[in-house]
Amino acid sequence: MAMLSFERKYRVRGGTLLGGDLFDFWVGPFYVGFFGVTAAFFAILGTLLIIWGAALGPTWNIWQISIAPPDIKYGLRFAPLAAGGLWQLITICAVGSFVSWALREVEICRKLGIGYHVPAAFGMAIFAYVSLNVIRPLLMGAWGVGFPYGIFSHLDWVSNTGYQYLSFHYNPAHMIAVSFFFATTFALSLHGGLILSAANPPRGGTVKSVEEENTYFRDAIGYSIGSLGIHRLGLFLAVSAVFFSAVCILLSGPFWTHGWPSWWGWWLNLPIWH
Ligand code: 07D
Ligand code: 07D
Ligand code: U10
Repeated sequence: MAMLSFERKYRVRGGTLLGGDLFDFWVGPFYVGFFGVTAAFFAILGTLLIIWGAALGPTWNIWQISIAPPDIKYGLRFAPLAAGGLWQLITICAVGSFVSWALREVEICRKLGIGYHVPAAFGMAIFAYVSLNVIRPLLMGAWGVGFPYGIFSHLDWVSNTGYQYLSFHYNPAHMIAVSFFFATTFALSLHGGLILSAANPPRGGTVKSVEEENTYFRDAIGYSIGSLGIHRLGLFLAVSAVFFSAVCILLSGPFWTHGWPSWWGWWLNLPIWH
C-alpha cells in the first residue's frame, strides 16, 4: 500500500469521456466511471445468463458446462433462448463488457495524462474475439459458426474448425501468428532475464546500469535495441500475434473454403517448374 500517497495525488476529477462528474469516483482501489458501471452491468448480466444456460442442463460440472450458438439453420436470425438465443445475448454482453473495459482504461489514461497504448493493445484482443463470434459469422451468414461458451467445448470447436480445413498449420496467417506468439515469449524471457540479471544482484552485489544491459547484447549479438526499444518491440510482437490470429480465422471460410494445404498449390503451379 506504499503507493497510496502517490495515488491520492492523481485521484483527481476529469478526463471522463461520458457521464461527466457523475461516476467520477473510486470504490476501494477501483476507478468506477460511466464505463465501469456499464462493464459491471454487462459482466454481471452475462454471467447470470451463463448460469441460466447451465441450469438448463445437462451438467453443473464446471469443465463441461457449454452454451452453444444456434443451429446453422437459424442463419443470422434470433434463435429461441434455449436453442442458441442465450449464446446470442451472452455475446452481446461480452462485447459490451469488453468495450466498456477498454473505454474505462482510456478514461484512466486520460486522468493520468499517459498514452493510450494499453487500451489500444486490449483493443486488438477484442478484435480477435469479435472476429471469431461476430465478423466471421456475419460473413458466413450464420451465428452457428461461432465458438460455444464452455471450457472444453471451445477447445472442441477449435479442433473441429481446424480439421475442416484439413491442416490448419498450412494456413499462412496462422503460421505468422504462431511465429509472433513464439517471438513474444522469447522477447519477454530475454527482457525479464536481462533486467533481473542487472537490477536484482545477489545479496551484497551492486545493481548494474543500462550500460551493462546494452553491453551484454552488443557482446552477444552485436546490437542492443535499447531500454525503450525492447518495450516497443514487445508491444509490436504481441499485438501482431493477435492481429494475424484474427486474419487467419477471418480467411478461413469467408475467403478460403478448401483445405489449407491446397492453398500452397500456387507454389507447385509456378511456371518455373513446367
Ligand atoms: C492468463 C489472463 C487471465 C484470464 C483467464 C481466463 C474465463 C472463462 C468461463 C466457466 C491467457 C478466464 C476465463 C472467464 C470461464 C466459464 C463458462 C490470459 C490470462 C485465466 N478463451 N483456449 C483457455 C478464453 C478462444 C484455446 C483457458 C476466453 C478461441 C486453447 C481459459 C476466450 C480460441 C486453450 C480460456 C477464449 C481458443 C484455451 C486459459 C474469449 C483461440 C487452452 C486462457 C472470450 C484463441 C486453454 C481448457 C488463458 C485451456 C485455453 C478462455 C477464446 C483456444 C478457459 C475468455 C475460441 C487451445 N481459454 N480460446 O490463460 O486450458 O489466457 O482450455 O475469446 O489450452 Mg480459450
Ligand atoms: C480471441 C481472446 C480474447 C479475449 C478477450 C478478453 C474475459 C474476462 C476475467 C480473468 C486471440 C476476455 C476476458 C472473459 C476474464 C477475469 C477476471 C485471443 C482471443 C477479449 N495453433 N487455431 C490460433 C496455435 C492448431 C485453430 C491462435 C499453435 C491446429 C483455429 C494462435 C499451434 C488446429 C483457430 C494459434 C496451433 C488449429 C486457431 C489463437 C500448435 C486444431 C482460431 C490465439 C503449436 C486442430 C484461433 C482468432 C488467438 C485464431 C487459432 C496457435 C495448432 C486450429 C495463433 C501455437 C493445427 C480454428 N491458433 N490450431 O487468436 O486465430 O488469440 O483466433 O500446434 O480460431 Mg491454432
Ligand atoms: C505491468 C507493468 C508494470 C507494473 C505492473 C503491471 C504490466 C513495469 C509498475 C501489471 C501486471 C501485474 C499485476 C502482473 C499480473 C497480471 C496478469 C498475469 C494479467 C492477468 C490479470 C488477472 C488474471 C487479474 C484480473 C482481475 C481483474 C480483471 C479485476 C476484477 C475486478 C472486478 C471484478 C471489479 C471491476 C471494476 C469495475 C467494473 C468498475 C467499478 C465497479 C465496482 C467497484 C463494483 C461496484 C459496481 C458499481 C458501482 C456499478 C453498479 C453496477 C451495476 C449497475 C450492475 C448491476 C447489474 C445487475 C444485473 C445486478 O508493466 O510496470 O508495475 O504492475
